[in-house]
This record gives sequence, C-alpha cells and structure tokens, in this order.
Amino acid sequence: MKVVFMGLGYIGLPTATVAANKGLQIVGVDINARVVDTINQGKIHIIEPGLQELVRNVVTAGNLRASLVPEEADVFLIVVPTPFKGGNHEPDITYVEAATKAIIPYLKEGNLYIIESTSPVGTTEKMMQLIYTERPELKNMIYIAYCPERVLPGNVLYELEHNDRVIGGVNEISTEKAIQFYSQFVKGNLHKTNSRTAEMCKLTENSSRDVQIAFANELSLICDKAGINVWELIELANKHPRVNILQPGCGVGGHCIAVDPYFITADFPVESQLISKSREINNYKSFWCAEKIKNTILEFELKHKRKPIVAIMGLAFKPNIDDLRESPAKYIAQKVMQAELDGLLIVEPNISEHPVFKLTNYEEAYGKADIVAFLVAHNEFKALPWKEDKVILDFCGIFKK
Ligand code: SAJ
Repeated sequence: MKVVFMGLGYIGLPTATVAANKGLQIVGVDINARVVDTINQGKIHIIEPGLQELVRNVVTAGNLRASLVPEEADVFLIVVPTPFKGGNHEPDITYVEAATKAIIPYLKEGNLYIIESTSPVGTTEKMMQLIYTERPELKNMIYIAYCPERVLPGNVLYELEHNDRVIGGVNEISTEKAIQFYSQFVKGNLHKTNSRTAEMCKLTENSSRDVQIAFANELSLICDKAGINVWELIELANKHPRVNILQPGCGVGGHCIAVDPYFITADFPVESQLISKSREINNYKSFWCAEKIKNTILEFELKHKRKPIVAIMGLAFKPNIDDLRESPAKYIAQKVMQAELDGLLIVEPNISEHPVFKLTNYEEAYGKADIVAFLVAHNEFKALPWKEDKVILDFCGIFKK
C-alpha cells in the first residue's frame, strides 16, 4: 500500500515513520525544501524521543521518502497545521484546503482521503465538496474520513501505536476503509463514528482538559487570597472517590489545549460559555503570575533598599520538555524582563541556548537569587532544597508549600 502524507511536522513525520516501519510505502510531502532534504538524509527537524533512529531506519530501508510534490497513491493523509486567521481566534483552514487542492489531480477511483489536522466541525464535508467540484467523476468513487491524533508530545511513538482512535467517515464505507488502513499500524481500539462527531471529539478532548485546568487555576487564585495551600487542598479533595482535580500552573500553553477550544467558541459563541470562560481564566493566570513577580520585586526594593536578583525557573510550556511554543512561562519571563532588573537570571535546563534569553544554570541561579519564581515543574527543580532566606514564588508546585 502506498500512502502520501501531506505535512511532515510534529504529527505527520512520526505517523509517517511508524506506518513506514510497518512496511507501508510512504511518500511524505512538505512545502519546506529544508525539511524534505533533512528527512531524505535520514535526519529530523523536530525533537521527539526515539524518532531520529526510527526515521534513519525507514529512510535507509526505502520505506519513507520525502518530496516537495505529491504523486499518485492508494491513501492520502492531510496532516498540516490549522492556525488562527490574523490576530483573532477564528480557525484558518487554508493549509488543509491547499494540501487538498494539491492532491486533487492525483486522486483516482478507490482512493482513501483522510484529514488528521485539528479542524472546525464540518471541514471534512467541505473538503469533500471541494474534491467533487473539481473532479465530479470521482463522486462516490473515493472514500473520505476524519481521524484526529491524540498523542502527547514527548511520548508520541508509544501513543501513536497504543492509543485508541476515533474514526469518522462521510459515509459508513469510508469509515470501514479508514479503519482497515489504521489497523495496519495502530494497536489501540479503533472507534467508528461520522466525520462531524470525530471532528468535535478532538476539540472536546482538549477543551475538557482546558476547562479542568481552569478550575484548578481558579482555585489557586482563591486560595492565594484566602491563605490556603492550594496543593494541600487539591490533594485532600482528590481523596474523595469521585473527585479528580488537576494541578494549577502558570497558565496553559502548547499548540493544542490553548488553541483547540477556540475552534468551538468561534463557531458556537452563544452556547460555549464555560469553554470560553476557561480560556480567559487560563490566560489570566499567566498575567496574574507576572504581576505577582513584579509586585514582589517592588516589595523587596522597599524593604531592602536595593534591587533584588530574580531567578525565573523554566521557559518550556510544560515539565521536562524543551518545547517553548505558546509557553506561558516564556510570556511571563518577557513581562518580568520589562522591569529592567540588573540581576535577572533565566533558567531552562532542557535547552542550551536561546536567541532572546541569556540562560543560567539552574543551581547557580537558585543559589544567587533573592526572589525565585518557579514557573515549570521540571524534575531538576524538584531536587533543589527549600531555602528560608529566599522569597519563593512556587506557581507550579515544586515544594507544595
Ligand atoms: N497543565 C496544567 N495543569 C495540569 C496539566 C497540564 O497547568 O494539571 C498545563 C501544562 O503545563 C501545559 C498545558 O497544560 O502548559 C498543556 O499540557 P498537557 O500535558 O495537558 O497537553 P499537551 O498540549 O502536551 O497535549 C494535549 C493532549 N490532550 C489531552 O490530554 C486531552 C494530547 O493527548 C493531545 O494529542 C495534544 O494536546 C494535541 O495534539 O491536541
């Protein structure tokens, strides 16, 4: 079976590689010539544990080849980003559209076309119309489905194979064909539905997590005012057999949870009150942390008649990764930089250098700083000793004090 993957990014490349490793013939198409060259040399342009070795193997074996242009195949997968339009939160499906238009000339009877990109409800049906408008002779001659990915960055290779997947065709036969396709490389259960439900399911999963984190973040604000340790509170509440509260932090980042809920609120603004408010709360939490650090700096100056040395601990969007995309910690660090301190030490143990931030070793920064703001719960930080002589702002539960 020959498969064309449109998009070789954080999801496209690992999925293409896993499928190639199971013996499928994969052509990965990307608009970026550097990405295509890198992969054809058996190297990778993204960071994901275990991926480099697997890509080298499948490229050497001839099962994965990257290209700038599509070609005829049995299956076509669309795995491109769906960003926002301009500065507002309206989903932009032009990449999905462009990738679809690029493969339309290569489609033939019996082909399977699948969208994996996170998409607003109704996108798969829209793309079906686009295909049939340009190629009316293919109507009901090809299979069309939506199948979202749900892998966790950092654990992608394992989860690609083992997670259950939701597969929604535009009709039953399309669902069946897509199930047959994924069963070649997915061990998890494959659940059948229609394309609209599958689209909404992806948005629902990430919105659900966003709403639950917003609840934890709201609790953290209440507890700060009430003089209650939020970490202890949540641990105790979670002893109830039917309560499972997530952890507060310095906001919600990454390319998924802080983004996907807007795909619902943009299309259903009246109905999505809770989802919309949760986005606001999680964004506000980052602003609140930055303000808290700035106020602590002012209090220190008043008390000690000198500017403090401040350590910002962590820049990544979540613990133990080197990914700074859409990171609330990075946003907070930038806000604190505006305070123009002489002694601002920025720490991110998972990266060695950064174009904007001058990085300091985490132990050195912790030793030198008067005020320490923990933004990301990296494992390295959890091993640091509690120091009475410092002002510690623990936004992510390092010491849970
Ligand atoms: N966070 C908290 N408190 C928590 C848990 C997370 O503040 O208790 C924060 C993290 O620090 C981070 C953000 O939320 O800033 C998102 O991190 P995450 O680990 O929850 O999720 P992602 O963005 O790495 O991956 C999510 C996953 N979705 C769900 O868990 C429902 C993943 O399975 C999806 O495949 C991925 O989004 C995606 O691509 O959509």
